[in-house]
Amino acid sequence: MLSTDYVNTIPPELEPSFPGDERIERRIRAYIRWNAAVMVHRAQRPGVGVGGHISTYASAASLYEVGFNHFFLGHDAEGGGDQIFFQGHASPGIYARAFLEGRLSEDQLDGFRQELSHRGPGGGLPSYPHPRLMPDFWEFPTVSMGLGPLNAIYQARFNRYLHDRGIKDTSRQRVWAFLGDGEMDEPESLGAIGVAAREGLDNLTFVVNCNLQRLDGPVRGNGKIIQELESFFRGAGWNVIKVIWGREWDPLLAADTDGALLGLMNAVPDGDFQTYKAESGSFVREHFFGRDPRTRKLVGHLTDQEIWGLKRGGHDYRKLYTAYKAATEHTGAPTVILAKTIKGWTLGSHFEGRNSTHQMKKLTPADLKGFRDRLYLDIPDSALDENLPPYYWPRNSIEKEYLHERRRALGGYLPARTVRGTPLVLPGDPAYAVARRGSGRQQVATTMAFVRLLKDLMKDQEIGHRFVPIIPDEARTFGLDALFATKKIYSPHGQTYLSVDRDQMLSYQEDAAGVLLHEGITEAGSTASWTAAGTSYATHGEPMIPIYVCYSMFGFQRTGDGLWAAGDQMTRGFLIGATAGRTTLNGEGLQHQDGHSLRLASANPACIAYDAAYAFELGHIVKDALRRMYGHRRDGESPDVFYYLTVYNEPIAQPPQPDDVDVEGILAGMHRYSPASHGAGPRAQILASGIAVQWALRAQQLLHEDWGEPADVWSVTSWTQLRRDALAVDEWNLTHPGEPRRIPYVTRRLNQAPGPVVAVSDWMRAVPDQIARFVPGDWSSLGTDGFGLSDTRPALRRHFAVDAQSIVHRVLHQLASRGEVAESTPAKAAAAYRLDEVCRAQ
Ligand SMILES: Cc1ncc(C[n+]2csc(CCOP(=O)(O)OP(=O)(O)O)c2C)c(N)n1
Ligand SMILES: [Mg+2]
Repeated sequence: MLSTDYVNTIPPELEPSFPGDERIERRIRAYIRWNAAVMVHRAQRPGVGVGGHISTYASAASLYEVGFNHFFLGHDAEGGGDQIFFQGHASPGIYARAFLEGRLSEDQLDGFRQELSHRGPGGGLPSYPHPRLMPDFWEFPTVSMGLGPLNAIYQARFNRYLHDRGIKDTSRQRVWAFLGDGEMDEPESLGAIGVAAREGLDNLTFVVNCNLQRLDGPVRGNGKIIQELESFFRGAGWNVIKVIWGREWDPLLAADTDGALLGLMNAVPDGDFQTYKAESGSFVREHFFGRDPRTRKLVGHLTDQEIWGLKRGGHDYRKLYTAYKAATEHTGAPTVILAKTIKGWTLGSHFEGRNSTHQMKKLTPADLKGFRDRLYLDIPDSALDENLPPYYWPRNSIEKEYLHERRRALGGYLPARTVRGTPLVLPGDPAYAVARRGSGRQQVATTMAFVRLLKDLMKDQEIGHRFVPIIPDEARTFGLDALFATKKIYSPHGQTYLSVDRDQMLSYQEDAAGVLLHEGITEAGSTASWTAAGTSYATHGEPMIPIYVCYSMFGFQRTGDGLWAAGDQMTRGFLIGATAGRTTLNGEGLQHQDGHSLRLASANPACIAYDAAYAFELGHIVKDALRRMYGHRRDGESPDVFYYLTVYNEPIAQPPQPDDVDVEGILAGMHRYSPASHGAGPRAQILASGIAVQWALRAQQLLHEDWGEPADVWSVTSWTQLRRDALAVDEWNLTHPGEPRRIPYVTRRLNQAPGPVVAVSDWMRAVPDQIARFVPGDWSSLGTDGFGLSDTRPALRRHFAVDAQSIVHRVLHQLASRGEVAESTPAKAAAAYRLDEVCRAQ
């Protein structure tokens, strides 16, 4: 593997002079270190005991402080300021700094991890960076390891995109990501570093806190994580800066003329380096320098104490300043700073370098005293209460003034999240004409219907330029290739080659100001891109409307955690689950046929999912979604949602919008699309969604023609929204005794509808079953539970018993059990339709 010697990348002679006051900044660090640890410690007080992390921030304090005092640009800085991904469980240090800045009170610190019970909801502080829970503070959720590095790369890339499209000048904005060395084992952490290099993202800096430990023990006991990471990043084309040794080592390395010390540094594995720092100076003399007589001699003039005082680079403020400065000045490639630190540093021998340090949340009275002395804080012994040691906040000190002055000079306090901007002027009805008018004799799948609508919306004078289609390959599958030539694919390099299909209408065109984000085959990257674009309303004050079109099977299932974080970050936009359904994507089989993404989507509280059957439904849904997320929202509505729309690839005749279209029903989750039109009124209700509405309509016809049983057919546009409404009503009724009871929407709609209810969809039964208990009368559902298989649509539908004949069978069965048809009728139907013969399915 490609790595350089185990020493600092920037030699001492190239270090710039340090512009700050090192003594004052050391004092500031001491206060923050103390308060961070005390905050977590106090959160373990009797009756609370809510956990937290002390050792991570203790290892990273200098990494952050050099940034806060000299580099991180606040939102008021000219050019818009920096965007910082803080390591999730280093949050105590970030809160402790905000406390010193006067942005958080002592009482708020005492509410750490008690978001409900400390002074009521909102009175406490969330455990980790969660924008949704602390929306004016945290900008980026990071605590799911691996998502921070991935999202940071795509954030930096999106910043470039905004710039290159002329939407916002982001040339002076930098993205910083603070990461753990253990975290780098996540595939997402390293999986996109090639993207950052390829796109030349010199607006991006990774700082990896290499404390050599993760939660359980060493990251690479037998190896060297810094060297390993150097190889990966260097190989990918990054600028790598290692900050391994503190300044105390400089004279030793200068005196190491025969390279013996260097050889030792290169050879010793991380496990040993960790152990040294959990031991003592004499141990280091013996077990490190003592390995070679030449190095033993090299430190012969140093006392054990002086050997103990040879620091790691990540705790040397000047070495870090040097690295950060070089990173911000480097052009053409992103930079990673690999800083070697000690986990639990300054917390004393029970914490430093111990394998258990990650989980330790309390200091013993002796630890507290030692820690105080180490930081030179004038807190009397008598104040060091076992449960509630005091916070330290010197009022009107020069340190405090210095700290404020630095943040003023750098453009304001961080982290901070701001949402500016006014509602967008949204397109009116004419923009949706294509969805309303149907497809005439042409057969059009809902995927194509959506793309047609999108094309029209992208022409809108006001907001057309705000749409950001995102695709992980497969554009041709979804019909999005129609946008290649007109909107072009974003590439910072433009198109430097002669395109093979340049003469064709739908040629593949790359452009430096392209609109489409064609990510290549990375759903994880696409999700990250979508998150960056969908939070632009906050991070840049420029609302963008991302439309990420994925294979529905590779959305929630593949990148569910990214979508969870997107919900936390309050991403607004559209996720389009194309090729939806377990039987509609015929032929593809077990891996591709999606019969459960709607189930997964229902678990994400930020996600509003619709399973439309027709283009006109999609039109109303999209229009309302744009209104809610980007326009004028109604009372009680949160705009901080995203829409998951499942669309199918089966061409059908799109009907024109009915004259008496029930828009309220479409948006609420169900409308009666086809009432029973014959004879004495309906005797059963068929609830269907998406493509299954086609089967339900055919079943309605068969029921009437073959069995004389009229039925209503409903198009259920959102099972999840119906359920959410019902749960909310249920809750309201519980908490408002004595007031007139409210009735859930689904119950209201079906209250007067006679007969049993049979629900059917191309999804597993648990999807429609969400509403079962709110449906009056007999409930039964059909669905595609189980793995998919490769076959034709009819065969698959017969196999899963969701086709029209199977629906008829089920309706008759329900009617028979109510005594409304003869007991033998269902069996007769099964025989007549030869339901057990898959080959006969049409
Ligand atoms: C995806 C995921 N898996 C597991 C965890 C639990 N976890 C929290 S911190 C941690 C160890 C982190 O080690 P490292 O990245 O080296 O950070 P350090 O605390 O050493 O700076 C783990 C496993 C998590 N937060 N996210
Ligand atoms: Mg670590």
